Order: sequence, then structure tokens, then C-alpha cells
Amino acid sequence: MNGRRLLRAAAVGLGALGAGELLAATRGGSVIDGIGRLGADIAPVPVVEAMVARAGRYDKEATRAAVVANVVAGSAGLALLPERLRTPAVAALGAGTSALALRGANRSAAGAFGGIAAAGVLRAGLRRSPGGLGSGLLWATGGVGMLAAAETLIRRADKRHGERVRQLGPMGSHVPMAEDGLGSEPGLSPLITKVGRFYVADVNSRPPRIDPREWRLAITGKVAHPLRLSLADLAEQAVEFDAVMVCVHNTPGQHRAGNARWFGVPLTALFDHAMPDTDATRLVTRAVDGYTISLDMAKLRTGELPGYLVIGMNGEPLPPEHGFPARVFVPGIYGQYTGAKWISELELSDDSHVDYWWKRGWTNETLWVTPQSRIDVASPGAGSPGKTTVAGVAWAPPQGVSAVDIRVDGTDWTPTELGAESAPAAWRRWRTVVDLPPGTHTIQARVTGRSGEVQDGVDRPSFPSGPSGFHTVTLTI
Ligand SMILES: Nc1nc2c(c(=O)[nH]1)N[C@H]1C(S)=C(S)[C@@H](COP(=O)(O)O)O[C@H]1N2
Ligand SMILES: [Mo]
Repeated sequence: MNGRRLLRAAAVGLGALGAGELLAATRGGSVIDGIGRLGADIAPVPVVEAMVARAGRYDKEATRAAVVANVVAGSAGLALLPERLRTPAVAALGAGTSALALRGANRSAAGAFGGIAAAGVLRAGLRRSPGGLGSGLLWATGGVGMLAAAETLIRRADKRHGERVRQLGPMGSHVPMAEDGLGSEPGLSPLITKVGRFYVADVNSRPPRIDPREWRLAITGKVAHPLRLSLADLAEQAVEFDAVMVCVHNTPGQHRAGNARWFGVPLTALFDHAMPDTDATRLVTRAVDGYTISLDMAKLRTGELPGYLVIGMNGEPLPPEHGFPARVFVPGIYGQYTGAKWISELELSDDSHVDYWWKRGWTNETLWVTPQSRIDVASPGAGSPGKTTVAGVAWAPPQGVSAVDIRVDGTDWTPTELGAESAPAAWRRWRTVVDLPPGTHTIQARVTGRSGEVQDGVDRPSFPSGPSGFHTVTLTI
């Protein structure tokens, strides 16, 4: 066994994957996304946490790259197997990959064919004599070219879908930009986060493309009147509300939080029609990507805790990456616990249901968003460097923010000016100007919620019960 043979097998793997992915992509499927989703589903929590921390907002690209790297490495590994084992090994891989393409977000027969085609190409490629370096190069460049072509096709399909979705709009009043009296401060987050800047977090490599003409929301389980509702049915009952959505992975200072003007049907309105049984203790939100999040019914049923089936964001239909056509959102609960995107079914159930993340080691208790503040701006004044503007956003949903303080170099907390509140569940902007002597300083921000809860300054990671700590910024005058 020599190195050249391994390299060639790796190159054949790249070529085979490229061929399979391209075949799948011509029909809207993907071999890579199926494998990537398996990775998300089985990776142990420490691996997921490390990935989220390292890859940041490029987690989906990182997942796809990891799939390609693994297929290439796996193909090289095949060259190490005795000849008689190779055919069964490749067949098993092909079958496995095809099966994966049939679960997850954009399940498709094309994806399954792509998996089989890739296995066929791989087997044929491995059988041929090692050949020169040129043959390996040909496989590799062919593979990269086909992967690039497939990526282009998939992006185009996603873009077309996104445009069709936008054309369904408007959803909501499309109020231009809300104002809070703080005006515009360079670097300070706007009151409403634009869709392109709103963080995206989910277990899929790409969002499912759902056809709204065929989509229905099913309300099932422990209800007197099971329902099937179209997007148009839902739009008739929707109302607008402002709220911040926060990922449980939003450690201090990060941007895994966004504030939007949502358009959604109050869950109580849906319950009025469906009439949940008294023993329906949980609302299971089930999505087309096979993901579930369930919510305690006690306060949702009465509306004491307002929850929504959201169909619009910032005046437009929910963009595909944010859950088109519908998602469940209960302001004040972390994204991972607040309800699924791409909803297919709301099932009224008892406490026997087990959620996606519970199986992975996350708690089955609701995780509430804790008060957090972020420093967006800490900039010395142009003429007088000592006068430093410090500004940012803070949230304490659903009750709202009552104060934001900052402190310099660990001294006393001093209050900042708060922008007007658009809604208690929304984020609130704040700003202040501080005099700083020359030197290096640390600035921290702390929010107090209307419930009396003060932001916890102890640094804790997201897992297992949500992050805490102060956002700390260092600057030199
Ligand atoms: N179907 C589905 N819904 C989902 C998820 C998912 O992986 N699949 N991720 C959840 C998580 S962890 C978060 S933080 C929010 C993120 O919503 P966003 O991408 O619109 O910001 O969606 C939630 N809903
Ligand atoms: Mo999340």
C-alpha cells in the first residue's frame, strides 16, 4: 500500500461525491446535506458546543466542508480494505447515504439517487488500476468542478424559492423603521434587525423549501376539533408584535439574538377553534425537518404567557431560513425551547413526548431568556478623546428592561439613557457618554429587568442551562 494509492482513492471519493451531488442538485436534492444532518443529529453535545463556538455564523458552511472532508478521508480508507470487502463496503455506504437523503430538510428521491450514483462511481473508480498522478488530479478537479456546479444549482433553487416566498407578501403592516428617540449612532444596532442580519440557527445545512400551496398546518392530538389550516386562513387571524429572539448559544457580546416585528396568530386563537382537552399538558411543535420542541400548556392555554404561530417577519412572509411558512414563538423563551421553524403540526399531547434536544442531553425544563446587555459602541469622541460614547442593546423578555448601567474598570455602576420601549418583549437600546482618562479601560454593561432580575455577571457557558456573564469591552484612549 503506498501513499499514491491512498491519494488516488481520496481523489476518486471527491469525484464520486461531486457526481452524486450534481445529480441530486439537478432535482433539488443534496447528498451532502443528508450526511451533514446526520452529523448534527449524532454529534455529542461537547462537539456541537465546540462547533457552535468555533464556526460562529458559518456553521452551515463548516458542516458541508466537514462532510466533504469526511467522504474524501473515508474513500482513502476504502483503499486500505482488502479487495473482497470493498464492494460490500461501498454498497453499504451508498445505501446509507441514500437513506440519509430521504430524511431531514429537503428529502428527495434525487438525493437518494445521488447517493447511489456516488457509490457506483466510487466503486468503478477504485477498481481501476492506480494510474499516474494525472488520473488522480483528473478525479479531484472533476469532483471540485461538479461540487461547485451543484452548489450553484442549489443556491439558485434556494434563491428562486426565496423570491416566490417574498411575492406572497406583505405579511403585516410593513412599518418602515421603528424609532426610539436615540436617533442613529454609528455602530449601534437598529431597533429592528433586518432579515439578512438576523442570526440563523438550526440543525439543517439549508432551509427546507416548502410549497405554500400544498402546506397545511395540522392541529392534532388531544383536541375536540382537529384542524387543517392554510397560510391564508392563518393570515386572517394574525396580529403584529415586537420581540427579541435569542439563541441559548448567545454568550455575552454575541449576535445570536435579533429583534423583529413579527406577524402571527395568538396560540389562544388557535386553541379557541381546536379546543384542547383538559389533559393536554404539552404543545408539541413538529417541523418538516423532523425536529420537535414541546411547550408546557398551562400558561399558554390561558394566554398568561402569550405565544404565537408566526407567519411574518418585518412586514414580509417568514423568509425560508427563518421558518417559512410558519413557526411557533413564545417571547421570553430561548430559541431552542420556544418552538420549531417550518412547522407542519401542532400536536396537543401529554408529558410522554420527548423533544429533539432532550435526547441529546439538554434539560426538559423550559429555558427562559435571562436579561442580557450588549455593548455595540465604545468610541472616543473625535475632538475630545476623553468623551467616550458607549451604547448598545439590552433585553429582558417578556417583562422588559427597566435599567441599563455601565461600569468602567470595575468601579461603580452608573445609569445610561434608555431608548423608548417598543414592546416589553423587544430589545431596548441604551446610550451614555463617559469621561475616560488616557490609558486602557474595560467597560461592562448590566441590565435590570422589570421583574427585578439583575443580569448575572458570573461567566457561564450555554450548556446546560443558558449563558451568563457581562459583555466586557476593552478600549485605549
Ligand atoms: N425546525 C427547527 N426549528 C428550530 C430549530 C431547528 O433546528 N429546526 N432551531 C431552533 C433554535 S436552536 C433557534 S435559536 C431558533 C433560531 O431561529 P432563527 O434561525 O430564525 O434565528 O430556531 C429554533 N427552531
Ligand atoms: Mo439556538
